[in-house]
Amino acid sequence: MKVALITGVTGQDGAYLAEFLLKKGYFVHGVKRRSSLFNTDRIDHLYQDQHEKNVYFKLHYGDLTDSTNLIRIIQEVQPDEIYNLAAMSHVQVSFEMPEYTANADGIGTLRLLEAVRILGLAKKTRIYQASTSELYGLVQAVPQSETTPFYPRSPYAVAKIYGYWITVNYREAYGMFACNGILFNHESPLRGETFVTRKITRAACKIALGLQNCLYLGNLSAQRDWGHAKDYIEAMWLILQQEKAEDFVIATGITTTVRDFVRMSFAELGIDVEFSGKDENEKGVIVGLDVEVLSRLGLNDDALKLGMTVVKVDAKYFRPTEVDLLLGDPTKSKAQLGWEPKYNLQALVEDMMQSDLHLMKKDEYLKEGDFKTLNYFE
Ligand code: NDP
Ligand code: GDR
Repeated sequence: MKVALITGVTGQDGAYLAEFLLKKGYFVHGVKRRSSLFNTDRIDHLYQDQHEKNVYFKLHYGDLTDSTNLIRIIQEVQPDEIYNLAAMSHVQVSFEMPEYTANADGIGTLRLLEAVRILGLAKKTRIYQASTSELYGLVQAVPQSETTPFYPRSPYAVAKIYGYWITVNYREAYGMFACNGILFNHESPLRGETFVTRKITRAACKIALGLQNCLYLGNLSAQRDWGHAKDYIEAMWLILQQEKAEDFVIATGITTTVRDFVRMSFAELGIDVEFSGKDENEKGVIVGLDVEVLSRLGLNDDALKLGMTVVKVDAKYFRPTEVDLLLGDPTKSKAQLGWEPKYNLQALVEDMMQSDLHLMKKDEYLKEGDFKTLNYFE
């Protein structure tokens, strides 16, 4: 039985990857951080009572900023494969927490590689490093491939560039099977709520249900190459199954603006949104309502009116330095890994909208029942 260790197992990708590896017959160990509230929502369905026989999923407390903890876990687990997914992964937040981001995302990768080396596992353990299209940053060329130069534009991307190169260095210096997956944006119903796609799908559902009036966003013209996380975690696994350790770009090869992602999300509910105005004065207004779609989804269109402004720009969401355009070239991964995404953008939006509509209807139900949360400070 192969043994895998996933850092960042409580995150979007960690949850999908853990499930995928368990289905493949792996023993999966995950590193989770201690927090004052439960932080395992995304993986609770995988939980196995540790007192039972045949347990194949185990969680360990740990942190990428703690070397001795990583050494102890890796020594105990003796993994065949490590997937280093743990990171402070929010680009905008990294401008507010640059030092912590460097420590966790940059030096954290070094700690992991060094732990494997110190423990004499350099020839046994294969390592996947979660590198990112943010490395390309300021556009040098498109589409972006494994040979396109990097120009990072945030403390997050600068930290990740250290992670990228230290992975390459350990591969070359010590012959370790250590690889970078340069993954472009990938989303899902499990996406963190403050990333733009999930923020949009949640808000569109809430607005349609009369639970929110307006969605405030930053740069609507940013272009991203969006795929589905379920497809991308499969690529991570394929990268570690190759004969030779190499780095791969994982992307769809199609780019879309934030503005169009908004349109597509509202369209799923039968709501047509049109944009007008420029920069900070741009807004999105309802120009069409498809009553048939709304009623099929069980939506009461009382909350919606033609001409209603549902999207406004708030400058606080602009970044000090932005990445304007990401468009990946997946030629190498398609040819060498045989990787092919199953979801296109339309299918991704549908999946996210269906899931969020279901979730937001629960909120509506609670509101209708005049449910009030307990206020411990009253
Ligand atoms: P998430 O933000 O959903 O998950 C990040 C995970 O890392 C969480 O489990 C989080 O724990 C954990 N974590 C954060 N800081 C630490 C730390 N100091 N020590 C240990 N664990 C920590 O990210 P995704 O799942 O979306 O992404 C996975 C990885 O891939 C990240 O490294 C990200 O930077 C990278 N990436 C993501 C892309 C994307 O589009 N999703 C694209 C390219 C790269 P907790 O749950 O407690 O917060
Ligand atoms: P990104 O994802 O920065 O590409 O990093 P995010 O969804 O945060 O932003 C995408 C683009 O949308 C613009 N934008 C907004 N973004 C957020 N979060 N909130 C807003 O209100 C908003 N309005 C416009 C942003 O400016 C940006 O251009 C993600 C993360 O998962 C990283 O960890 C990963 O490495 C990269 O994708 C690839």
